Amino acid sequence: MVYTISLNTAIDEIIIAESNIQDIHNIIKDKQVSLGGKAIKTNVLLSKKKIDNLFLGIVGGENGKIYEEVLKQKGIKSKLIKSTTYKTRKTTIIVDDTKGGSTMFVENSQPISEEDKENFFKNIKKIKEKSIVLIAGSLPEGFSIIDYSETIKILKKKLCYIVCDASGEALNVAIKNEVSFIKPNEEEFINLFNIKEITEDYVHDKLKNIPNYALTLGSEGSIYKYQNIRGRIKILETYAIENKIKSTTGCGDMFVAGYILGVVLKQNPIITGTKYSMAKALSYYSDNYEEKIIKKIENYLEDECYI
Ligand code: TA6
Repeated sequence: MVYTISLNTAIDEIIIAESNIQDIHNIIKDKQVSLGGKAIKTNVLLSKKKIDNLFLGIVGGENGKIYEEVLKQKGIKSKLIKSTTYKTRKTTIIVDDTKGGSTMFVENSQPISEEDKENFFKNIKKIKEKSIVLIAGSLPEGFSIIDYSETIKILKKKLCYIVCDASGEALNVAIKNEVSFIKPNEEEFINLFNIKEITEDYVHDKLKNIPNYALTLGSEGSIYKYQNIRGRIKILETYAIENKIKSTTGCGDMFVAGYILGVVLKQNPIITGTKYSMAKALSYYSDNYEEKIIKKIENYLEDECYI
């Protein structure tokens, strides 16, 4: 069973603007809705692949009701904490259909209550030993970095395979607790270590105590370590030339989903993570991907691995 934990859910509204976004007047070509928050993309992918998974999330307010409804429509198994204080956020993602870029506006969270937190830890303590557990996304008010660290410690005692998609102090806590896999992006890594640029040696040195990691570099691929093999995945420029990049919002989340799928299927998870991240870029949705491209994607990858 794969568990995912989302302490900060969101409904993503994707607005597709017809042409180069202007300052004054733009035409909306289309609008779509996706499940937001970073963790849920793993449940979306694993549910499509008929792999047993459970979404442990906090929802609340009107958007929380919509979230529950969409989970049901997508057939995603969940155990939800229905808060009376926290409210599931609205995220607005504006996609420029000409340039393929996307800009995201995320609402601030509302606090979770002490009761929500007690219910959360009751759920965490029920997680089966040696499970794969993903903790992903920002933390709402009311859930401290100490609570985050406590969650990881409980899962470590259960000998779980812990995957963290985090930023800032939460990313620092995941590194200090030597979780099983982390996936910082370039900005998150640069901000955490307060550096100006990234070198492969620096990344491997700073993350040397983490068993597996991928530092994702957008269209430049990633710097990774998996089972003591270090390397650099590069995405060929022909990918964006031969395929229409629709929106990169959610690509990092889908990398994590593909990584976990790879671990479950005993395939190279760095490659599967990269594949699903790239396929997500061909979809406007933040929680979906273009399935047809998956079998061809390895033609667009170079893997320079070194020990
Ligand atoms: O990375 C994209 C995304 O997960 C969107 O789906 C949107 O919901 C937002 O980021 C949520 O991020 P957060 O870190 O707050 O969970």
